[in-house]
Amino acid sequence: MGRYSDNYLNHLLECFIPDKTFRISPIDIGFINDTYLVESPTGPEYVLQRINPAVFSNAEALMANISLALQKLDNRDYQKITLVQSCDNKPYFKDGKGYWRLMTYIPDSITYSTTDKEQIAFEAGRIIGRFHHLLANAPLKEYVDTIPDFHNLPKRIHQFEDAITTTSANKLKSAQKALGFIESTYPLLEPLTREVLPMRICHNDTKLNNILFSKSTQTALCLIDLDTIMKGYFYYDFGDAARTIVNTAQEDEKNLEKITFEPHLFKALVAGIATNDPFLSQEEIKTLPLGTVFMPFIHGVRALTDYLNHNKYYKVSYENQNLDRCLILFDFTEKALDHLHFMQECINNKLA
Ligand code: GN1
Ligand code: MG
Repeated sequence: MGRYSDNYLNHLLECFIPDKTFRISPIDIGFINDTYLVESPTGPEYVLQRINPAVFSNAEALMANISLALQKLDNRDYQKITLVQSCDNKPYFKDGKGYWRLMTYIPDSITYSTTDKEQIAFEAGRIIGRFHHLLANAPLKEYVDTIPDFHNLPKRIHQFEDAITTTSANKLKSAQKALGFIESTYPLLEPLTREVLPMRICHNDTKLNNILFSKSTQTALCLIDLDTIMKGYFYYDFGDAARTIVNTAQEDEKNLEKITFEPHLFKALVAGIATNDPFLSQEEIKTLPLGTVFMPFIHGVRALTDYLNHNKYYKVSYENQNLDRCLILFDFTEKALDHLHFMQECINNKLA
């Protein structure tokens, strides 16, 4: 049953949906929150989540961001997600264990952690573009930075440098290869962080398995896992999608030979974005190839920092998992770097 008993969770659900009993089972994906599928005898109905307080110290602002965005994320070709109001008349319930929220389950839906199909890559691009299109005029000032500097690379490098000075000699030794990669790659990416670009409301975690697809038609329905909805740059969302779509291996694939950069999937992703009415500036479009290098890199830096800090941030299932994740992410970073020219051409053809 995961970390909470069946009884506990059913009691909690009473506050959202009184007088009904559900079957509740943990969904073990994600590195941050605790997530449960809530089923009635007729099938899945809701997704219940406990927001991780160590990562999100301001759960109320986080929920306010999500509620604001959901008002706009409702369209003919964008599936609406609804937050169930609690007995406190809020889109969440707070108890001694933290903040809980309940969302409607979208029937006939499925997620993919990886794909080799162009149609899935295309659909992912289409729905990410749709998300941005729908939020293009969002009132930026009303959104709170719930994790300040989430994708601020210079700050992440500082945190990494701090971790180096406090970690153990053993950890430092085992991370030598990754350390060298950061040293040689950061200078290539640092200029991107100084570009002047329009700020947008971003999803900030657009990996493929945060996109819901229709099981029967394979069209993309909407983005899920909305915790990191905050201000940001479009290349964050583009790069994060690319790192999980263009590579056909699983996010935790340790055989680096299986990590790929598939040009045809990249093309399909870009073509999907291009089906939306133009919403990107020329400056933003130019950042997308390097953005595809940037996102796996910053995730690798974060994973390595957490490894050096003794796994305080991400949930891990074994001691070296963060180091392994870092090496996997850096391997894709390198492969993306080798495809910079290809990406530029493709983006010029399809988006510019
Ligand atoms: C974390 O828990 P999950 O998978 O939604 C992380 C993302 C990373 C992701 C790595 C708030 O998200 O930034 O991309 O792990 N979220 C947070 O797969 O740190
Ligand atoms: Mg997430």
